[in-house]
Amino acid sequence: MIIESPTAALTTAPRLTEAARPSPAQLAWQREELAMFVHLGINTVTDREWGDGTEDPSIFDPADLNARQWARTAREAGFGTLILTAKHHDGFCLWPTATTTHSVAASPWRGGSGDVVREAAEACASEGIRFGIYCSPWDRNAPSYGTGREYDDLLIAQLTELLTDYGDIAEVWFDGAVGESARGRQRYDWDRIIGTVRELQPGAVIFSDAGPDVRWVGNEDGVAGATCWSGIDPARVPTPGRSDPWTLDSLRHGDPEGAAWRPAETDVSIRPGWFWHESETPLDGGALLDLYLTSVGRNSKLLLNVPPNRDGLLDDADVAALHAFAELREEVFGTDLLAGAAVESDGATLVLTLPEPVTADLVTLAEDIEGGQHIAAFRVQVDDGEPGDAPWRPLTSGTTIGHLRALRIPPTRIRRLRVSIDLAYGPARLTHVGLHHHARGEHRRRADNHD
Ligand code: FUL
Repeated sequence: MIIESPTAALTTAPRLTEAARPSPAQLAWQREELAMFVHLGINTVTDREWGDGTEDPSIFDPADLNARQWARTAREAGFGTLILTAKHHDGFCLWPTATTTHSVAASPWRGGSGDVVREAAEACASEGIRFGIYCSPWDRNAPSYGTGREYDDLLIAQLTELLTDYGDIAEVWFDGAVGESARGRQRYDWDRIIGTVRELQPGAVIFSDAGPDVRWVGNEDGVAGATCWSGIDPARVPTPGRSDPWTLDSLRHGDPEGAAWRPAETDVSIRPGWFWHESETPLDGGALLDLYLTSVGRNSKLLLNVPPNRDGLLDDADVAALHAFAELREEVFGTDLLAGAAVESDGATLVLTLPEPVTADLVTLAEDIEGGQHIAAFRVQVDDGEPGDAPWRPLTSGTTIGHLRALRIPPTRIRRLRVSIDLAYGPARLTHVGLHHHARGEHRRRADNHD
């Protein structure tokens, strides 16, 4: 249920530092909850995950490519943004760039006059979803990779094309993978690269391990930390591509006193690989719901990759899984069993009383994050309404809440629910408490509180 008057100041611990808080773009990004990743490129043809840059562009010919099908499927399944791999590590550009001949312009696709980026951007606009681009900093084809400034110039020229010629870009995705080249490892001028994006697309959010707007969650399994702060200490994740143990830990959990608001994005593929491989099959709707619970349900955003096949189309099995995922979300979250409960707050706890007992197996909580994320520990207790029992029993508990916290519980009869905030770094404002029926036992693969 939506709590009309948020429970202001359930606890009062003052912050010593000014709380990090989201920009309007970061807030809109998080509230969208779901974005679709589309990995398509030369690897789709070669059946590889990482090309080495020596591939011949003449092998690229996804004759039936239909970006409208990708965008329509995304919209129908509730995804708000589609992010396309305009360039992966192999350096093959899906748009006819002036910066290299290693692009669709040298392929037989659409007679050499095709532009996948344009088709995808237009399809998203037609379907009413937002469009983002992935442009791999690591480029195994560019001879200048590893030179520093010369390669930065190339990358910036490519970004300039992508950020100028294709309308509004919602998100720019900088992958953290880096490799050696004959010239060694590229030292990027990130200030210049990020400055270019800011200048050309001021409304875009920029993803990389190190932000600056949204951060990687630290793994590709679809699982955010059970403790997941949107704040982070920028000194712990100074540049993309750092994988020290403490970096990964910071990415996964964030930091309650982190000076930068940099919410976690959980990128994971519907199939084992990022690119389409004939031998692989997609996860089903129930497994996708699991991913939703361990990403969006842990204060992160889910960026789910759905790779087109060699014809340039999403396979029927993937489309069916996405529709099943949307139906399951509607089934689970479309009904809030707490709707109609009476709410009482004594300033430290919230008690919700239902007219009749219900049986639920999923609890959802949300915090008002416009002013920052503050809740650090909460407890939920239950009264089943049966006479004679001790009234309150522990039901579930956790640390962070943020945009959404979803917790599975064993099926439980509930007449009253008591939510207590035990620790907060600022005024705790719960904006939602929900009870749901998640039902299908076969979807309970993941333990809820594993880290
Ligand atoms: C990784 C890349 O190396 C993968 O190929 C994929 O693009 C994934 C989203 O990011 O770092």
